[in-house]
Amino acid sequence: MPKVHLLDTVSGNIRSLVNAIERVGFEIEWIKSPDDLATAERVIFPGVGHFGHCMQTLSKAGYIEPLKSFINSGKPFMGICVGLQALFTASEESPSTPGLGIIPGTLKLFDLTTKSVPHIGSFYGLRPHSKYYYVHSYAAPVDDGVMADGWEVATGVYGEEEFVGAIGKGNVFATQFHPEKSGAAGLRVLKAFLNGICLSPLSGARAAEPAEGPRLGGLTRRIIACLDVRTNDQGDLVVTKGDQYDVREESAEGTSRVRNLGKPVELAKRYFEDGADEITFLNITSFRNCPLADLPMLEILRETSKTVFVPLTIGGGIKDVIDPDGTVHPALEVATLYFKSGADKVSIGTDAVTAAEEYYASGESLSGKTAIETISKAYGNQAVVVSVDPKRVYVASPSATSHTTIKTAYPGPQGEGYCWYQCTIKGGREGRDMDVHQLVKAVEAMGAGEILLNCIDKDGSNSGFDLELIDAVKSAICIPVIASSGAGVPEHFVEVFEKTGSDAALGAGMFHRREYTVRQVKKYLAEKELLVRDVEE
Ligand code: 1PR
Repeated sequence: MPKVHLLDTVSGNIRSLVNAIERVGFEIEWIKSPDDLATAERVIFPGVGHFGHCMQTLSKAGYIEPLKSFINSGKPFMGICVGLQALFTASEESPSTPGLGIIPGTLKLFDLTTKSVPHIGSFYGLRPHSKYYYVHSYAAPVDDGVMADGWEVATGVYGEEEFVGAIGKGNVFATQFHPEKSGAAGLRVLKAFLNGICLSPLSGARAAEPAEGPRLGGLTRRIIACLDVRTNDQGDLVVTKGDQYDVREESAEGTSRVRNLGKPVELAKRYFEDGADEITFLNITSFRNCPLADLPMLEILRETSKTVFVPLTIGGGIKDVIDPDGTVHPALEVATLYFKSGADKVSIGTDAVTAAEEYYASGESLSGKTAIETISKAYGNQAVVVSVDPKRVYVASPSATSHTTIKTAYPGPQGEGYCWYQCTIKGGREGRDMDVHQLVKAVEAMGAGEILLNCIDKDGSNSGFDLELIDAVKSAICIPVIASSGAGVPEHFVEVFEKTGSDAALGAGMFHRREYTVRQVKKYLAEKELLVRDVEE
């Protein structure tokens, strides 16, 4: 097998890239010291996180000059994400730290007043119809200096801003997007680079637009498949699905058993092949204590990341863990284990509610010690999702509660015209004196990058998303919101995108029960002229 050297100094989930490289037929050699660059034939430099941190890490380890020499030697070099950014002269993110200076220009922060960052989306890129997965707050503007220097550029568009999505000249090629998370389109880019057949693949991709049709620019609507995972009564890990979070059903013998809808790794693969933009695993019995090394989802992630090349989120049990021998593992260590096993994001439920309670108890001051804060600081805000499990509490009037209420078009059992959304912990088992507005505002302040907005009343109902809830949460915060709970037919996805500002929508039961496929949902969205990432083979 041909080889590629991988320089991994500052990346989060490297496993997916390794799997993607192997998938396209190359063997990895790790660069362990700057000297290894002298013998490498081709190099990939991936990176996530902070530009300054990345450059300083490279500098401290003595990589700057050897890297420049490698690039100047004419051998194939590919940078990914911060690996692209490092090639530039500088970044506003860390003005005092120079980049490698291979490409002229300074990276700039996206305009925060018009959009939430980090942005997570897929944009037109190298091929007119393909879309790629981006996670970044800083971007290289497309300016004449870069072009004049002979660089070819494929642009990405986020809102009204155009930025360098990919760039190439001679032996150097770099992508701001993550090819290992961009499905078949991303694997094609990696393969082309590694085979040296596409080192200048960008011609014709500037201002890359679809050849026809009205669906230009804008945010791609993400469809997420969610797998609730737990051990069944026989001790096997299965995908299950509840009705209002109750995952037990009656067996033929009249006893209660955990509903078994399939095997996690197999189902995730099916949804990826079907065009899901992301896969979320939730370990729904995480409140039971488990030694760190035995976390059941680690192996599931390792296996899934071999066949699934879109972002993977893992939720359940992201908190400080205490082993039976008393060893304490901080939440950051738990998350790190998941990232190393193939996760791109972690999702925090119970621990986020506890942290929000402490935040308000301390007069809205940040401790810097919560799971949300420590993980987002280390891996970026985009790596931290907060999963919210709210439940409606009906009241006759807003004055009946101190919580933020909404006027609802669906009155309560006694005809109550208002409700507030109570936050719960431990998978809905325990209600807290906190409303969803308080929770999402607190976790946004702590650095959460995204909200996974479930709704216990709607879960498993097939009756559509709770649009009132989604609207209320969207208007309270700036970070992206994933609508969840209640999807039953493709029309529900169109409805949630058209009637609320939700950034992504999640389905579970309807996919597990094979009532509809992800592909059918995306086809339907496209027919309604909503922008989606096409399913590529
Ligand atoms: O509290 O950080 O350990 O995380 C536990 C996680 O497990 C939370 O994200 C919580 O939402 C989840 N969870 C716990 N118990 C259950 C349960 O169902 N008994 N599942 C549960 C939550 C809800 C959605 C579901 C949608 C869509 N599942 O993720 O997939 O409602 O379903 P639908 O499309 O079929 O309606 P922690």
